[in-house]
Amino acid sequence: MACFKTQVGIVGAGPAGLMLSHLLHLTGIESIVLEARSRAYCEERVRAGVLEHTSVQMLCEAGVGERLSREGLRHGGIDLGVNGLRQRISFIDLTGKCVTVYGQQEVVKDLIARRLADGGELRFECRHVSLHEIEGPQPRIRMDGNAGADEIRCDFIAGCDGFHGISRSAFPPGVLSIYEHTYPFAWLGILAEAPPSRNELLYMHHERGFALYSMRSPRITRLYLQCRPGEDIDEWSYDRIWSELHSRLGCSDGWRPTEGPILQKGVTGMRSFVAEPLQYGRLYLAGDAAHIVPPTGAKGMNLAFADVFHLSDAIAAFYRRNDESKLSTYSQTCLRRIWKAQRFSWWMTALLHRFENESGFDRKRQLAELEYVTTSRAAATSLAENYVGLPLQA
Ligand code: RFL
Ligand code: PHB
Repeated sequence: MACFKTQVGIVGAGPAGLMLSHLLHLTGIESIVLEARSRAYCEERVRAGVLEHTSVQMLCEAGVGERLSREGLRHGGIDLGVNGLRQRISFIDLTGKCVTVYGQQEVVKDLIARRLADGGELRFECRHVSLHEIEGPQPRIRMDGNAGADEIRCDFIAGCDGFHGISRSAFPPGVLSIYEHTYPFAWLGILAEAPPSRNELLYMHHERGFALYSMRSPRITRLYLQCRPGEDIDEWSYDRIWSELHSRLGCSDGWRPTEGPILQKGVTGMRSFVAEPLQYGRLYLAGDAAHIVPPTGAKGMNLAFADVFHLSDAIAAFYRRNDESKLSTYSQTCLRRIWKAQRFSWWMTALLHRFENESGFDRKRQLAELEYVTTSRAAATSLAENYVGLPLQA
């Protein structure tokens, strides 16, 4: 078995792992990133699309926002609709800030290119990654790579390997408290080759179920439909998908989504999940490895960036000043923001979806809340400040 040494061993080359590796590099700290999938797979995986004001600022300040600033679509608000009647919520008016629509896979491409240009070590297609001696001062990562088995000794391990990764399960039994909530619906998402026919996102509450109109670029739209959790995607033909999108998204002023060839389709389950604490010994969790939000609030990738911002800062304080205080409060610091994002994502989800078997009381209350959010400046401001992103220290 070949042995290597680095300061921080990072499991996972998603937004969290790549950004952490880059932020550490900026402060002169070495890392090795170990990823189970191929580079092409990581760069093509279509997921998140909305970057908070705070995440954009972080990427730009870290010197990886050049293409994002050029190609990202800046949105000063969203439309929120109920059965075809929509109301704009202006983030600019209410908060002075906006969000940027820029695909997660583009962020990942930019970060991979930058790490490689800076001489960073990214190892793709690692098999059987396992973590050892996380309680001691020299934890180790073992894995099988293309050239055989390797062991990496590090000072710290960052578990950035997403919800299905191995890092969370390396915590000894009984250490983690799990908080979770599953929703009685899922999202059927498509990527379509059709120029966006509106400038901003449209979140529509409809009798037939929630629908979302989003986009990726001046050529590509991204659309979602509320569906059943176990929905069989093969039952959704091109015609059925577009007909349902027209029924739910069509507006009373005649606006309809523009159709185009469907490039990808898939069903995504919805859950809220938090594992606490985010640290045990020298192992630190960040991003989806520690928490999942339903996509309605567009918070997942943004929370991953906030975690690694704090983690890189805490690791830098350790090497620079032998100061462990930020490492010891890392979990608490992140959890404050994580729970606010959980609350917001749950609230947006409950506001916008149809719930089977809901009582008449719940239905009336939901419609009253939709009317309140779209007509009260105070309520709309609360939505806007959460959507554009709370300050990093919040
Ligand atoms: P990732 O992106 O899942 O990356 C984890 C990486 O770890 C690798 N891995 C392993 N590597 C080595 N060994 C192992 N044993 C490993 N196991 C796993 C994986 O291959 C992967 O490369 O986690 P990270 O970095 O924490 O980033 C989180 C985000 O990806 C996620 O929160 C967002 O995509 C969520 N999300 C959204 N977030 C937003 O901020 N805005 C949005 O608009 C938004 N929309 C969405 C979304 C997620 C969606 N899906 C598909 C879940 C829309 C959808 C439909
Ligand atoms: C997306 O474009 O994929 C997207 C946008 C907003 C959301 C979720 C997903 O709330």
